[in-house]
Amino acid sequence: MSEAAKKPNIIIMYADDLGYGDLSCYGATDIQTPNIDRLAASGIKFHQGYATAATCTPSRFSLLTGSYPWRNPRANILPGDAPIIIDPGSATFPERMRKGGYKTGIVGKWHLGLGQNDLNWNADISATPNDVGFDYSYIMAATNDRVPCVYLENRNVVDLDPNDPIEVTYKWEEAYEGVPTGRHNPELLSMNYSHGHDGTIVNGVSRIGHMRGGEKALWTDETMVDVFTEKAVDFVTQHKDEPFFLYYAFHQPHVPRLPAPRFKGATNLGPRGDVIVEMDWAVGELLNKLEELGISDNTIVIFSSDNGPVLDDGYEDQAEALKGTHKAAGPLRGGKYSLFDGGTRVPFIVSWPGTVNVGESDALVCQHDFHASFAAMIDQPLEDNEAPDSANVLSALLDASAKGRDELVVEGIRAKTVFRQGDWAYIPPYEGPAMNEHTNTELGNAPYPQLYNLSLDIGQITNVAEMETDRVQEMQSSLDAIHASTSTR
Ligand code: NG6
Ligand code: CA
Repeated sequence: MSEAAKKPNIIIMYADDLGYGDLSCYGATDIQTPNIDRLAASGIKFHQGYATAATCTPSRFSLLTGSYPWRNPRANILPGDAPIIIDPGSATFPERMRKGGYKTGIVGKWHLGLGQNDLNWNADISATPNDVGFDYSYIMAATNDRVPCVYLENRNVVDLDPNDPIEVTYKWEEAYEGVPTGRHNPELLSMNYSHGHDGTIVNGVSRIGHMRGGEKALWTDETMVDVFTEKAVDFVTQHKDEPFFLYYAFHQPHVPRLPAPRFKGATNLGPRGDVIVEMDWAVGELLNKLEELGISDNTIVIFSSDNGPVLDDGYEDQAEALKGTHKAAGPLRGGKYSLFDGGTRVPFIVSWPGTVNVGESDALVCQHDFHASFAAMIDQPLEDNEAPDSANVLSALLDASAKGRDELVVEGIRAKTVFRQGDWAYIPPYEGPAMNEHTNTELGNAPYPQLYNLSLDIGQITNVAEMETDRVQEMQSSLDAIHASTSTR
């Protein structure tokens, strides 16, 4: 193999809350995603591709560390001012690629914390993506519904006026006097919240948390797609002549859903559908750029999502009212936050034109496997404590007929885990409500064990735990053993 063939560029495009049924190449008919479909047509479309968790922070932690999220008790949905949860200098996936000679960059959503309990938005930030393996970063700190609503480039807030410093708090008792909030000034809102999201109003939308200052640095949600796409395109253009790894983390279709005006009405599903079309446009821009630069055949492009779908995640944007017959999770049960497959089984596409054996794959693969798989591809041996749960599934990522994992652990919320073995999905008994009342999604908690055969029952309708008591017991012991281990690699 030539050097270039051994070290293809890698781009991971990562949607936020996109479901298994949300793309036209995965069966959606009310949303057309021609660019992602084009990617699928030049690669492998996985039917059993997973995120490690049904929420964002833990899935992203796994993607970047090759570790199951429950090994890190801080890997839960973070506020926007949380300290970083990946140790600076540790052996992350981007760091591994960097050691292998890649230029590494992240554009988009971060949500893994910043600083080390010393966060000052108005100075150089001490711990950022740049300290855990990225040469370049252009990010939002957390989510588009959390303060601070500003972009950060490397260690600094973009366009910050030193005379208008930024303050951030997530405590209502510390909320800033005179700063309008959704709770107290609903008349100022351009979109109402349905639950949570009653803090500081930025761009007519109240967010989670409170911020003051940084007026010039505030983002406009409607131009976010253009800002991030431009940065992603710039990164690949700049590094077209050397191996690069780009992690392009979209903010769509996470709430608040505010598409650029040109995508308004792109679907009949309201803003949730429209921002998916908007994201598809961004995918197309990057794919076109790769073609224009003549590097398509030397670039692996992966598209996936951090967790399953949710319709009402806290704003009145009519996602539920306008859903019609669209099934965001496709045939799967549950969605974001859920122990059922809708929480973690997501669109998962790997393209490398001319090299991958194109097709559809039933191989079981997970996003935290990229670390060991691509380390193997570039002949970078892993250190002992590196990527403790990442499996080398490179053959499955490049060949639609190859086999993937035998076993996988995924989680719902807060380290409640599900064990996947062959076709079986085992959900231990868990305390907690069966439904998330706010989002109207099934969480999957039940006081009894649940066992589903996914090859016969993809919708997890028939719990066969009582008929398969031995299997339940064996799977519980295997899961316990995995939890007791320090590595599954
Ligand atoms: C929840 C938010 C939800 C979303 C989620 C994180 C409320 C009521 N709900 O706490 O809107 O922001 O956190 O989503 O505040 S994630 O995709 O980043 O995990
Ligand atoms: Ca998410």
